[in-house]
Formats: sequence, structure tokens, C-alpha cells
Amino acid sequence: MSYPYIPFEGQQLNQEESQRKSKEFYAFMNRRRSVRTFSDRPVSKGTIENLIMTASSAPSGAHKQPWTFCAVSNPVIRKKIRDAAESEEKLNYGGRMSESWLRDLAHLGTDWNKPFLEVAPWLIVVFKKPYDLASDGTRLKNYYVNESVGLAAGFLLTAIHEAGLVSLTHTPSPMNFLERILDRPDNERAFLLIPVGYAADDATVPDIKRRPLEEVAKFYS
Ligand code: IYR
Repeated sequence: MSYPYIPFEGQQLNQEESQRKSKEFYAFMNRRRSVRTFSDRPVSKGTIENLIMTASSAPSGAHKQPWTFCAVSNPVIRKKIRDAAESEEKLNYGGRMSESWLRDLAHLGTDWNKPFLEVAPWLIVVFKKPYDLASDGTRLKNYYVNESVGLAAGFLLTAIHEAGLVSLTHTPSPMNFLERILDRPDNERAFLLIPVGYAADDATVPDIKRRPLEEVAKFYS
């Protein structure tokens, strides 16, 4: 595929503006938290469409956009997803996760119970596509699929936060029940299950601290 080049239409800021905006955006993003207690207040389908289009604007290997975002509000399907996820999580918490893994999770207070899968008004299930299927059934390879879909998921969480909504990156394991329940084609693998909605009025979050700059960055100036 070859494209003509067109003028880049990004904003041209000066250094001071870049510093100010980056600081404000950091303050905004640093307020994002994973929330496990959702309100059942509705969120419009149009909002979810905007969130998905933002996610799908992420860069991807060879611009293949190797993802599908399934947005589920149907209560019957959400119950099926909850039941299947909880069955897997019962096995995970009941022995499939190592002692050290359970210790690492203890401060989050999570267990096999996943009521948010039915309370949150939307579940967005992110699927990755290791290959695309041409209309004649031939496989067209995609590239850097995990990196690409991870980037798109990051854009999605950012867009959710900007919209005043909350999310949780839930990773029931294994996740293949999602392919079955949502009747996805052979070339799609479940990547993340993200409940989306408003936080419950009485939602609480663990008082975690984030690593300081010195621990997460090294400068080679
Ligand atoms: N998938 C399980 C366990 C879990 C794993 C990690 I890594 C977390 O950060 C949180 C939970 C669950 O969703 O409960």
C-alpha cells in the first residue's frame, strides 16, 4: 500500500508551552485510577464509539490496526461473561496462581468475585489480530501485534479518563471464553477485558504510591 504524503497538521508550540502542557497533562493522568466499584449509571453508545475511535487512532505495525473492540452492554451477554470469568478466577485464586503472585496481589484486595462485569454499563473487550483474513480466506500477517494493541489499549484508558469515566484492566486467565461468547472469527484473540462506566459514589481505591522519576527514568544528556 502506498500513500501520498500530505502536510503534517500538528500543533507547533514553543518550549514553555510544551513544558506547561506536559505538566498539566501529567497532573491529569496521575489522577487516573483503576476502579473496581462501578455505578450502574448509563453511558451513551456515542460516548463508547468516541472512545473506541480514539483507541483505534493509535500507531500500529505497518498501520495494520490489528485490533477489534467489542463493546457489550447487553445484560444477558454480560452475565455470561461474568459467569465464565468467575469460573476461571475461582481456579486462579484457588491454586492456579502461585503463592508469591497471590502475595503480590494481596494489597489490592481482589478475589474471584467480579460483580463489576455486570454492574458497569459497558464491557469493552479488546481483541488482537495476529493476522487478517482476506476475502478469499488467505492469511495476511500483522506485525508487532502485542505492542500495537497495547498502545491502543493505553489510548483507550486515557480517553476513558478524559471522559470522566473509569475503567479496570481485568485479565481473567485464560480468556478464550470471550472468543466463544462473542462469537469472534478464528483470527481474533482476547487481549483485555475492560469494564467502563462511572465510579460508584462510595468507590474507594488502594492508597498506592507511584515510583519517582529517578526510579523509572535514566537520562543520557
Ligand atoms: N486476573 C485476576 C488476578 C489479578 C492479576 C493481576 I497481575 C492484577 O493486577 C489484579 C488481579 C483478577 O483480575 O482478579
